[in-house]
Amino acid sequence: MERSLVLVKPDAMQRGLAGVIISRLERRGLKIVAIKMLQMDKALAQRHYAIHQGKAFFNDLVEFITSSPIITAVFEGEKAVEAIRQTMGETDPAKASPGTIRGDFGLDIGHNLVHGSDSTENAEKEISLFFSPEEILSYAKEIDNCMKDLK
Ligand code: IDP
Ligand code: MG
Repeated sequence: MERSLVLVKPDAMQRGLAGVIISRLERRGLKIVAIKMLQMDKALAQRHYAIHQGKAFFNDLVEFITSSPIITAVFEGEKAVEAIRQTMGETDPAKASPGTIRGDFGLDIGHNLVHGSDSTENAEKEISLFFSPEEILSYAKEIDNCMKDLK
């Protein structure tokens, strides 16, 4: 089963959109297997966004993501990475489709509400930055059995 890291970014926390964002991902059929609230420090932000080091927006991104507490969660499900990216919408909210989180609630690329890993490989790396293996829980849901029968 695939896992992905989600961050409810500072703008979403400030705007009271954490519940809506988590709810949309849950309603998609994804299972929360780890969740916590924290404020990222500069070192963690630089590691999480290491791929963007050197880009014009990097310093602003680090400053922004460390500016307020966030919620970080691991979601699990079939094709979780792709499903979350699709539910989030395009990076630039101005280009994101209506019905996506960014398309419905955002306007500005620097404040696009949510992070989701972009590949299974990066998901595993990102998850390990925020969670120890013991913090990621494994549990069954009755619905899992029902859905299995439908395949
Ligand atoms: P993603 O969050 O959709 O995966 P990335 O390209 O990985 O998008 O960029 C990471 C974050 O950096 C974006 O979510 C956005 O907040 C910010 N960002 C990306 N491109 C720009 C830009 O051109 N200007 C300002 N911020 C940007
Ligand atoms: Mg990305």
